[in-house]
Amino acid sequence: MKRPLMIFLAAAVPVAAVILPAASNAATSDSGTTATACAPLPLSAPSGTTVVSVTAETRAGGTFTFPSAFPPVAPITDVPAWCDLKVVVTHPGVNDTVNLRIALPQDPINWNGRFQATGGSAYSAGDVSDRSLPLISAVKGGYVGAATDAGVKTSQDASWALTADGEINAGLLTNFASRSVHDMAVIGKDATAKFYQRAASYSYFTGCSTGGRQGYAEAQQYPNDFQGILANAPAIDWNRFEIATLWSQAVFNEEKVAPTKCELDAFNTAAVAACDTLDRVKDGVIDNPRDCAFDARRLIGHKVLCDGQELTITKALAVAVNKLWAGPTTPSGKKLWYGQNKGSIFDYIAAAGKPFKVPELWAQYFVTKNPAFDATKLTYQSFEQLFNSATSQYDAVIAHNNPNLSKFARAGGKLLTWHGQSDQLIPTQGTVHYRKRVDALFGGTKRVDDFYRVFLLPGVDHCGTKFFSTGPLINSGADLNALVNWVEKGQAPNTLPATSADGSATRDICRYPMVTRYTGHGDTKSATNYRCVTP
Ligand SMILES: [Ca+2]
Repeated sequence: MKRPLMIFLAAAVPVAAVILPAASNAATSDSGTTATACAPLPLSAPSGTTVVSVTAETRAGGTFTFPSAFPPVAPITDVPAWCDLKVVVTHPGVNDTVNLRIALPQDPINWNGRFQATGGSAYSAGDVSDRSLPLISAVKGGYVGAATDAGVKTSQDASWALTADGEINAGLLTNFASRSVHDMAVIGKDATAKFYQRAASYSYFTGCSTGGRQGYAEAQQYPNDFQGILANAPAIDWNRFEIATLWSQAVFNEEKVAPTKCELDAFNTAAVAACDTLDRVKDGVIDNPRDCAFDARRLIGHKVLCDGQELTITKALAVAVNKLWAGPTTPSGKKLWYGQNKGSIFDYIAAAGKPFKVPELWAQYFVTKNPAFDATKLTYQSFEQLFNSATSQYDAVIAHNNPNLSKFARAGGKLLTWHGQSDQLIPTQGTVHYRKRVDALFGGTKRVDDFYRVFLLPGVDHCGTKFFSTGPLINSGADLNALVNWVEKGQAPNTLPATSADGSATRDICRYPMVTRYTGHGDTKSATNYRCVTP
């Protein structure tokens, strides 16, 4: 069954806050005699941002369910009461209305002394709804939580991009790209300090996908906003990977194929069968997909049973699949960006005649400014034009690929990222590419490891859901926990603990550029039988 589009775009990260224990420096209640009133606070905003209104309402704690969440989310219980600040800001000249929400544990005894800003997904900058999972998770974890909508619409609507006369709304684009998170950091920290009469001891940002991109934007552009940034499956190099996810449409047109999902699945099944044991463990996961040299042409002539019909894999389809794995190129063969790794599903970004919605909207509303632009008609030549047009118009505002993190590093900031090797929407190699550029700028991985660590998760899908991940997922909250220990105790994480979706296998995932390798002895499902090695 086709899953709703939203699945991959829902950030799984904020739930992480749930299991984090209260900090030792937690604020203490003074027998309730100094209980802070939940009332509108006069808040300071950055230059160029005007606070329009602040309203405050006490929200009762208790148990919260998220019936519309996909992937499904377990109820969050024992959430303490919080003060719900709704803040509206605008940017003079932009004529925008930006909604922020700041959730402050009402009783200071339930506050861990930390501030956590949260990110968004696809075209959403964050969840400011009444039942915001990131905010409720943050409060449950003892944090002050914050979210912003950047003044733009929902995650699958980019119509805000164009003004009435068809021009790009540069102000809203700047909001979505970076300004809204900086506003949230400044306003959220100010609200925290005024509410508790004490500044937050530490400030964090958490997000995945678009949220991951927002985290990198902060590290690059506002290096003093957060001490810790958890930015997973980051949508950096936005122009490149977004347009790259339309590559399939050009390939299918030019190679004259229209494969079904069933046929495409056959290629991944074959690749996994061929490369599974390169990592010494037969578990249905290619730990290091770049090691897998499987050629799609090996399936030419094979029969595949799809909906009761026997189909024969053609040479044209095999050539097309190799091109999907290799990633987009110019007509003359120059590499433009990365493809998805072998073993990651082709659903969504390689559906014949059905472009993935997020890049389709980017091409329509931003790159071509033509909402009727039809990505299904792309050719190799027009693909290159679209790619170049996207980068030349928008890299400066939304690529967030500047490797110079020196200000962030000097400020003592820590940037932690994990990215699934089976990410079907954002090629994992894009994150590796960025990390290598940072390494080159700083003169080696060791220096960068002081402030920026990347973990590549074998067999894990976009933002780590149970639905398409075949490898172990980071234990709930372990990533944020690791970041907090790094920031506050100087304990830099070498591994992140992970567990398979069915709970049967554990693995401590080693940090890039090391890989997690089976020792060759003992239970392959036990983390104790793996070591970090340099490949
Ligand atoms: Ca394996």
